[in-house]
Amino acid sequence: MKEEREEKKYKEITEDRAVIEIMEKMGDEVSTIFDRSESMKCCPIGSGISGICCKNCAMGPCRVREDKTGLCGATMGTIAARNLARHIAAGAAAHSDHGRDLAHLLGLVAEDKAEGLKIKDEFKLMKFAKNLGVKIDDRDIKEIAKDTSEKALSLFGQQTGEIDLVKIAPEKRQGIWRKYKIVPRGIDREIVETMHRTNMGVDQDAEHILDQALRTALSDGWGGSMIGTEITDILFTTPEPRRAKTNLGMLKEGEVNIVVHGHEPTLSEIIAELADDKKLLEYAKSKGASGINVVGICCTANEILMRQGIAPIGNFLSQEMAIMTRAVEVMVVDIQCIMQSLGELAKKYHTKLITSSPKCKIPGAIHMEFEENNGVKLATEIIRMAIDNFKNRKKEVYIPSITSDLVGGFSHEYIRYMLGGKFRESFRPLNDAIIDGRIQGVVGVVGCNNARITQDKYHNYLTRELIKRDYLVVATGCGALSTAKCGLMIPEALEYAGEGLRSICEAVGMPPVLHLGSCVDNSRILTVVSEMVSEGGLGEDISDLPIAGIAPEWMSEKALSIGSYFAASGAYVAFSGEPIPVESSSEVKDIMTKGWQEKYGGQLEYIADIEELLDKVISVIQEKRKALRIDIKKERVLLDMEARRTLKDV
Ligand code: SF4
Ligand code: MSK
Repeated sequence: MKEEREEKKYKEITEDRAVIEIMEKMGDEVSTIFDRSESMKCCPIGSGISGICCKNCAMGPCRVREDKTGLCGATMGTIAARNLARHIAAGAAAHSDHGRDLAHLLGLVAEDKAEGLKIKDEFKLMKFAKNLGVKIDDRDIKEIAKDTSEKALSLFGQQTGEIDLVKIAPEKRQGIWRKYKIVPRGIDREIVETMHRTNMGVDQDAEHILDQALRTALSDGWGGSMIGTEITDILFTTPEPRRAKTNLGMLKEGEVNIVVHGHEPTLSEIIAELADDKKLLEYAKSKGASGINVVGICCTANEILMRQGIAPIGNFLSQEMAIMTRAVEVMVVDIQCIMQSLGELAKKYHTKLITSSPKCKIPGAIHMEFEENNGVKLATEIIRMAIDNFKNRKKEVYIPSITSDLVGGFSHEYIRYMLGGKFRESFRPLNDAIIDGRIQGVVGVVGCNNARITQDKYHNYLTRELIKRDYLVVATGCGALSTAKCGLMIPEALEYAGEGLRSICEAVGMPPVLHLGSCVDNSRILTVVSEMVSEGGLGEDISDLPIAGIAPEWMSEKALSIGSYFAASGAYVAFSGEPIPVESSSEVKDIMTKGWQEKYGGQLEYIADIEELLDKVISVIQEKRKALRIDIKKERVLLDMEARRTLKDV
C-alpha cells in the first residue's frame, strides 16, 4: 500500500521513468526541487492570481487589486504591465548577452585568438554577413568574419534606426512594426529603455508599456537570439539530423561521466571533442575507467546533441537527478537554468561541480573560468579532474537503465534541403502539404519544465494530440527533450501521427516532431516561418500562416520574451502550467489578446486547462486555414494529357 502511494506521488511529479527511479532509490537521501515545491507553495501575489505586487520604490511593496491602487496611484493594469515588461527585458537580456558573447568570440576566432576554435561553416558566414550588410566580394574569409563580428556587436549598442536582422521578416510584417513604432533600434537600448520606462513615475499607460516590452522582445528574437544561433552555426557547424539516445540511462557505470549543463556551446563543444583524445583515454584507463562519457543537460545538451550527437540525459528538472546517480564525476555549468541547489547537492556526492562562465559563480562549486584563449587547456584540465575523481565514487552507482532514441538537429537550412532535395531545396513541399491539408499547420511546442507541474506531461500530451491530428510539431529547449525522452522524435513515432502528416514525413524521411535546438534557437522558427511566407501560397505575412506556439510548462523569464516576440511577429501563443504574472489584470489580459491581435495579428494568453488550450490552438489554426481558403479538403485529381489541355489556368 505504502509503495503504491509512493508510486502515485512520483507519477504526479514526473512522467520520466528514470526520474521516478532515482527519486524512489535516492529520494530519501537529499532534498530535491520536488520536495521543495511540496513544502513551499507559490506566492499567489507574485503569480498574479489573486493580486499584483509592485516593489519599484521604497514606499512599497504595494499590493493592489482592481479597485485599489498603490501609494503613488499606480493601477493594477500599470503594475501588471510594468512587471511583465521587466520580466521580458530580463529574458531578452539573457538571450542577447549570450548572443553578444558569440559575436565577440567570432572576432577572436577571425584573429586566431581563440584556442581550438575555427570557422566551420563558411557558407553560413557568407549568408549571415550579407544579412548584416557586410561586404563580401573576394575578401579573405577571416576579414569577413572580423567585420561580421563587429557589425553584429554594433547591433547591441546601436542607438537609432532599425537593427538589420528585422529585414529577414516578411515586408508586410516589417510595415506593421514600423506603423506601431516597435522596430528595435538597438538590442541593449530596448532593454535599458524598458527598465527606465518601468521605473517609478515614468511610463504609466499599460498599452504603451507593453508596446515597448514587445520592441524589447523583438530585439531578442530578431536580434540577440538570432545572432547567437547564426554564429553558433558558423563556429560549430549548421546542424543536420543526428541519431542519438537520451535520458539518464546514457550515463555509463564503467566510464568517467562528465555532464555539461547550461546554455553555452563553446567550452562544452571542446570538452565533447576532447573526450576522444587518445592520451586522455589512456589516462582514464590508467585510473580504472573504460572510457570518457560526455553527456548534457538543458540547452547546452541541445547544442552539442545537434552538432556532435552527444546524449542529452535530461531537461531542467533532471539536473539534480544526474548527480544523485552517484555516477557523475564532474558537472560543468555555464549560464542560465542552473539550480543553486547543485552546489550543496554535489557536496553530498563525489561530484565536482565546476562553474566556467565569468558571469556565474555558485557557492560550493569550483570556479574554472573559460576565456576565449584557454579553451583546449581548460577542457583538458576539466577532463583530467574528472578522471582523477573516478576513484572517489563513494557508494555503488545507480543508473536507471532507461533510454530513448531520438533524431535531433533540424536547422532551417536542413529543413529546406530535406524538403526539396539538393538541387531544388525549398519550403514548397511543406507549403503544398499545408495547402492540400495533409499537414493542417505547424505548432511550436517549446520551453521549460516547471516543478509545479508534472515534468514533461503537458509537452508530451500536446505533442501526441497534435501529430495525431496532422499538425507538424517543432520543438526546442527542454520541451524538445521531453518529447525525445518519450520517444516521439524518431521516424518510428509516425505510427502515432495522422494519415496526412505520416504521408509527408514518410516521403521526406523525417519524424513528426522536429528538434530545432536550444532556447536561443527559437529564432530558427522565425526564419522558417519567414521562408514559408516568401515561398508563397499561404498569405503575405506570418500572421496569415496556420501556425501557433505553446509553452505548456514555462518557468523562465526567457520564455516570456520568446512568447512575446512570437506574438509581435504575428503568431498565436498560449502558455499553460503556471499563470503569466498578469492574470489578475483584465486590462492587461485584454491588451495582450484583443489589443495585440488587432495591431500585430498575434497574441499571448494563459490557458490553465490543457484540453481548452489544445482546442484553442486548433481553432486558431483552422480559422487561418479558412481565411486562406484552404480549409476544404480537395481531392487530388490525376489528369491525363488530354484533360490538361482543357485547363485554362495552370
Ligand atoms: Fe507602490 Fe507606486 Fe512605489 Fe510601486 S511605484 S511600490 S505602486 S508607490
Ligand atoms: S534550458 S529556459 S528551462 S527551456 Fe534552455 Fe530549459 Fe527553459 Fe531553461
